[in-house]
Amino acid sequence: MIERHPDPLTLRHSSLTLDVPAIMGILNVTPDSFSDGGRHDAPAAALDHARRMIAEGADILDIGGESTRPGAPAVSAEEEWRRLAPVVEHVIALGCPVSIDTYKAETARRALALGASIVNDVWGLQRDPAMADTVAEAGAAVVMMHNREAADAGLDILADIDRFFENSMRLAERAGIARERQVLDPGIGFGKTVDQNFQVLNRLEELHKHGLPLLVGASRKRMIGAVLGVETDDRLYGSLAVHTIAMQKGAAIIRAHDVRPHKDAARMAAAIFREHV
Ligand code: HH2
Repeated sequence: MIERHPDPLTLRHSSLTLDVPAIMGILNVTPDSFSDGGRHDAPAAALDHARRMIAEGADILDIGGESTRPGAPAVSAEEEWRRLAPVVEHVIALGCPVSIDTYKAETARRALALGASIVNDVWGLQRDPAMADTVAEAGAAVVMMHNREAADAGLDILADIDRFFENSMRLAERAGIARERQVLDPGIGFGKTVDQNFQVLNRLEELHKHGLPLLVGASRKRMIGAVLGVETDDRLYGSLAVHTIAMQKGAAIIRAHDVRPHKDAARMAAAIFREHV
């Protein structure tokens, strides 16, 4: 029996039940994200898109101001905040829990001050030494994602992920972030060969040994294009297939661009898990 995590994730002023896999809708306010770059970087368009994702059933909105796609230029904290500032407060006011996709403590601190609930750190608290304390002081939840500077085809990627997660969890514990506020993410598409992404997904259940909810984000990513030979805009069916398998293997949160189809898939998966409508 695959371990599922019915325990809710504790946010700052609320909690998120995970008995039905939660859908984290992606809101990139970047000019250059790999699939939706430039589409929602005008504040009004971003807000419209956020409203639409909430109407479609998003459980969390994940706002990012810096593209992490391979080769994307790094942006300063100032530039990141210049993009996020006109959007974050208004999106938070919509009432859906907001996560801030950043590895910079300064950006996280500013978003948390406006009421963000979760910090989504694609470097698992390991890039900015001030990040763990920033999360702890705000009483926020944290997504700790595995990452590497470069892929290494000769690496045992599952063992590397285990080591990375242990470091991240140590940093979280040292800062005083409660276990109920921690989520792990193997980081599909980050510092991995395409085949290593498939290996991680095929063996996802092994990551339950860390005892924390798992987030998976494969939406429209290159591994889907590699199999299907289709461009980013045409990767919804491939994304749904990957994410449905991840849910079957116990993923508690799915990060996706297309909320409605993923919400339907999560509700169907949950009905099967509980063997009841
Ligand atoms: N993937 C991306 C960004 N942030 N965060 C988590 N926790 N897990 C992920 O898999 C993940 C993430 C990359 O996707 P996207 O935001 O669509 O593109 P970009 O980084 O180009 O903005």
